[in-house]
Amino acid sequence: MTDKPPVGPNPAGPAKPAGTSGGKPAPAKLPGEHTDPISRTAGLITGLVIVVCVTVAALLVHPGPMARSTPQSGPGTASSQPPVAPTGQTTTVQVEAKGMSFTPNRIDVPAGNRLEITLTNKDSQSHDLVLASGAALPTLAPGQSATLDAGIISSDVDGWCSLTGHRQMGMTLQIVTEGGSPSGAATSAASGAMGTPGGASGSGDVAIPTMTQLKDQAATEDPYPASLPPLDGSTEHNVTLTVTEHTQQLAPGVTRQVWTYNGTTPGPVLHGRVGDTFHITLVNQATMGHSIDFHAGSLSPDQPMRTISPGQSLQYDFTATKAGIWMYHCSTVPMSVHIASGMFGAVVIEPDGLAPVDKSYVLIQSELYLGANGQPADATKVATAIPDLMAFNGMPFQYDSHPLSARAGQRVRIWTLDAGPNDSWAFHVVGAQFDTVWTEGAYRIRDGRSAQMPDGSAGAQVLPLSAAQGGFVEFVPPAAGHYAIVNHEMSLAEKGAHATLAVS
Ligand SMILES: [Cu+2]
Repeated sequence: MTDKPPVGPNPAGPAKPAGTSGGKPAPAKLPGEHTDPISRTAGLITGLVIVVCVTVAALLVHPGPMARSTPQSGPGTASSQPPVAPTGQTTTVQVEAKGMSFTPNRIDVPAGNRLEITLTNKDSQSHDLVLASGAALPTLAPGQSATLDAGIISSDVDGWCSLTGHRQMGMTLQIVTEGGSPSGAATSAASGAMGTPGGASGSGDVAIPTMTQLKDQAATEDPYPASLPPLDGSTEHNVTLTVTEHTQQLAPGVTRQVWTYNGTTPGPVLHGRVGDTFHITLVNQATMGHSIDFHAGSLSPDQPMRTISPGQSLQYDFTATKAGIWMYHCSTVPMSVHIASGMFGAVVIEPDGLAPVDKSYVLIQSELYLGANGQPADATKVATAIPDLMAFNGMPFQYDSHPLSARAGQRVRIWTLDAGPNDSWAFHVVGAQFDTVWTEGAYRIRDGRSAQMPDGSAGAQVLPLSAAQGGFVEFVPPAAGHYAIVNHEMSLAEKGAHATLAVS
């Protein structure tokens, strides 16, 4: 991973960030924003719709700030469209952004009218508005508003929020002409598929690196540290997690933007015992809203899991009352895209009486859905749950280039977590049989003994994990060799969910 200047989520918008109502983000609003995409229907009900035709002269007294961004060849001048005579009238519309919706999401405009859209962000995270014609508003923080001059409207035009994943979540609107001609280009844009500015999609031609390229790239970098150090005596853990954006090199010429906690994906592994208290300070130094959700604690999510705007921070305290390897992740909508862009990690809470072992590792599986080069995860691909690549601890095949190590006869423990966001993990080690398997609060097998097989003949070949599940296995490699650690859903192993334990 290499540090690069943060890249904004909306490089496509031609508008200058003018016309917003304030220089600083407004405080994040509280509960509920990150929890339920269905809540967007509420936005449809509460939306205020004002469509007024006024004369051009009335513009002189327009109270709102303006983001003048009429494209040079405006929507009325597309070569495939017959010219529409300007009417000299202006249609003004108030639109709200809230709950992953624009309200209204359809704007009817007489052909030949100029259209002005005043967008107010009533949400708890940032949004923007991009039109297929090229006109666009800059990113608006919660509480901000700005007015877009969409130009003379002669044919139908689609619009959407270009922040990653927002269009796919339903943040689209249609400008429909009355007496004009429908626009084929607008129709294709409405599908939300390819060709989206802002990197949310339009990456169907992204080259997927080969296994050799990925291993060669991983060999040039330090791996994410997979070893889990022994616990110290502390029972209070003060941790600051800072959200930043970075560029991860996957292969020559192939990069992705990752959103990270403390600069790495996964974020740091937190480690403690049952009863330990964690005091987390989340700091958002990224360019869009983010949040955090710790499965390791039980609490009301409304305040600590709220989305905070860039520049804000929050406090999140929890006590780990249950053992396990618990996922943490960003819970800002669309959660799938935030996780797929790198925002996850693990909290290991050891069960009482866990014996020391010779080698202890943590492997977290995740999926990569490549957007355009240098961009975050492709939201349309994420929705298919068919990843381009897989990774243990954030980089495909990195532990084939930097193998985990043990000696023959040593006891090896591997903590596992399936961070998803979508797919499962059939955790298997080639050549090994697990004599100890612990997951979701219980030993299935311990030292070769299970409830039904107390004679020591119990063993397991796979620890099955659904998304967000975790556990650990133990085994003793009997002889020197290269033991592959895989997702035995083999197509996923071949995409990068593969590591090597080199036993000497
Ligand atoms: Cu996030």
